[in-house]
Amino acid sequence: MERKWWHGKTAYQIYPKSFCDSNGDGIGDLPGITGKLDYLQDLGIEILWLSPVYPSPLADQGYDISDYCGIDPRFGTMADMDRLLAEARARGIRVVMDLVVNHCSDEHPWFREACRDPGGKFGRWFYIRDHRPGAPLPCNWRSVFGGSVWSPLPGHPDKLYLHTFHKKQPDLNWENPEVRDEIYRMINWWLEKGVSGFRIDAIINIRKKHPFRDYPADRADGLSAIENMLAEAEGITDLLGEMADHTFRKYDAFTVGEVFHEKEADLPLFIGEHGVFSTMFDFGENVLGESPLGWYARKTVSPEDYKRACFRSQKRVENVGFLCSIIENHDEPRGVSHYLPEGVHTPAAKKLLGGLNFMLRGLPFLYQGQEIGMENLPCGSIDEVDDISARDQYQVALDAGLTPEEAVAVINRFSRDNARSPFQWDAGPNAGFTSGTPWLRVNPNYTRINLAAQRDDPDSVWRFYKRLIALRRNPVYCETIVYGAVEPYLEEQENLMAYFRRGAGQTLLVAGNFQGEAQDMALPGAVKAVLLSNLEDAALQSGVFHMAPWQFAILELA
Ligand code: TEU
Ligand code: CA
Repeated sequence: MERKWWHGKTAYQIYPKSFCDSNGDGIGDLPGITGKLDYLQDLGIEILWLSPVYPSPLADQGYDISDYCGIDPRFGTMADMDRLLAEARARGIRVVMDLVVNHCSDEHPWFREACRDPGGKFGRWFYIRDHRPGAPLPCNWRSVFGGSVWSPLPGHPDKLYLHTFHKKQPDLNWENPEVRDEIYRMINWWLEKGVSGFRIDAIINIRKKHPFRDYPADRADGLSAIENMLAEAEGITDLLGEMADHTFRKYDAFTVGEVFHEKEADLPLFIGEHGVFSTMFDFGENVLGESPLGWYARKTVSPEDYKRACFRSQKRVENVGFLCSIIENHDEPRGVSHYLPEGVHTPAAKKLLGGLNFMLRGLPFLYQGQEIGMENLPCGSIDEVDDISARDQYQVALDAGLTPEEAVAVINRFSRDNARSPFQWDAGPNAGFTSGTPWLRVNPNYTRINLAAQRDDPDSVWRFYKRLIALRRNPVYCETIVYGAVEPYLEEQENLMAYFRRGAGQTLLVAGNFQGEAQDMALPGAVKAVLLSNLEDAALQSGVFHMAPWQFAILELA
C-alpha cells in the first residue's frame, strides 16, 4: 500500500461555534481556535477539521452556505483564516475545511437569482418543478429534517424546489456541468490558499435517481426516507471521480467522505488505492439501532453490538483502504453517553471506549471535548433545544403517541445539541468558553469535567488520550498501530472486546472488559510489556488477565 502523509496522524474535529470565543459575543471564532493551537499541538493533533465557517444564515449551523469563498463575520475574517492556516502549519498541523456542496443556503446569490428568474441560467442550478396548487408532489421523498423535500419556490406559487435537508438548504443540481465547474473552481481556490483538504458533507446525496418517483411510504406521513431513493441512484463514483480529477488529485489533498449506507461494490471506488476519497468515516457503530420510524424507535446499543459493528467495518475494508474511527461528531450524541450503559460515566469506562476505538486500524478522529470525556447536554424541555433535527424528531415522537416527557427523553438521548455545547476549558464562568453569554448553554457538569482539572491529574481521561496519541506516534509501535492487521480475539466471549494488531515481528493485544463486573481473559502467550492501561495495575498471572470492571489495556506480546 502506498504511504500517505496523513496515515500516521491523529485528527481532531472542531465545531467552531462552540470551541473558544475570543471576543465575548458568545460565539466561538477563528481567533479563538488559533489561540488554542498550542493546546492541540501539545495533545499530539496533526490534522484539524473545521466544521463550516463560511458566511451562513446558520439555519443549520453553517451547513447552509451563502458564500463559499468567504468567512462569516461571526467567526472572523479571511485574515483570521489566513493566520490560522499559517499558525497551524508552523505547528505541523494541517487544516481541513468542510465541503458542503449537496446544497447551499436559500440566501446564496445563486438561489436568489433562481427565484428571480426560474427560467434562466440559475434556475437550472437547482431542482425546480412546475406545480399546480393541490396537485400531487413530484415525488414523496421525506427531507432529512422532516416534511416533504419539496417547498414552494419563493415568489412562484406555481413552482417547487427540492431540498433533501431543511427548506433553507436547496439542493444544487449536480447534473448541470456549470454547477460542477463552479464547485471545482471554488475547491481549488481553497486548496491554493493552503488548506490541506476537505471533509465532504452528505456527498452521496448529490446523485439522485432519475426520473424522480415515489418510493414505498415508511411512516404514517406517506413519505419515504431519502435513503430509499439513494439506494437506487447509480454512478455516484463517476461524479466523484470527475471532482477528484479536477481538484483533489492535483494537490494530493486529504479528503474524508461523509458516506452512509455505501454499497459494498463501491468501497474500492471510494477508498481504494485509486479511490475518490482518501478515507471516509466508519459510521457502522453510529447507525446501530436506528429505525426508519425516527429517533423515538431507536434501540440502545449493547457492548456486543458495538464490538461486532467495529469488527464488521474492519473486515470490510482490510484489503481496500482506511476508515476513520470516531465515537462521536457534531451530529451524534456524546460517545460516552451513547455507548456506555446508562449511568456509567466513570473515567475508566470512558477510557475503555476511547482506547478500543482509537486502536482500530484507521485514522482516529477525536471530536472536541471527547478528550476530556464530555457528556450529553441534558434539556428540560423542547424550548431549550437549538438543533433543527431534534426539533423535528420531537414532533415525530409526539405524533407517534409519546407524551412530551417521553419525547424530551428521546431528544436527550439523540439531540445534536448533545455534542454542540461549549468546550469545557476550566471551572470558571461559562467553563472558560466565553466572557459573554454562550449561544448554547454550557453543560452544568463543567465544574467537574473540564480541561484545567484534567491537565493536573495524572489519571485523567485527557492524560489517557494524550498517551494514546503518543503511542500512535511512537516510532517503535507506529508501523503496527497504523498499518498492522486487526484480528479479533475471543470474539465470542461476552462483553470482552479484544483484538490483535499484527505488524512485522510485533503483536499488540488491545483488550477491554466492557462491563461493570470483573472477568478473566485467557492470554494467548507471554506478555512482554503493558503499553497502556486505564487502571493502576493490570493483573496478569499465569496465562490469565484478571480484568477489573471496565479495565482496558494494550499489551505487547512476546
Ligand atoms: O449530515 C448529513 C447527514 O446525512 C446526517 O444528518 C445523516 O442523515 C444522519 O446522521 C444519518 O444517520 C451532514 C452534517 O454533518 C450535518 O451537520 C448537516 O446538518 C447535514 O449534513 C446537512 O448539511
Ligand atoms: Ca466570538
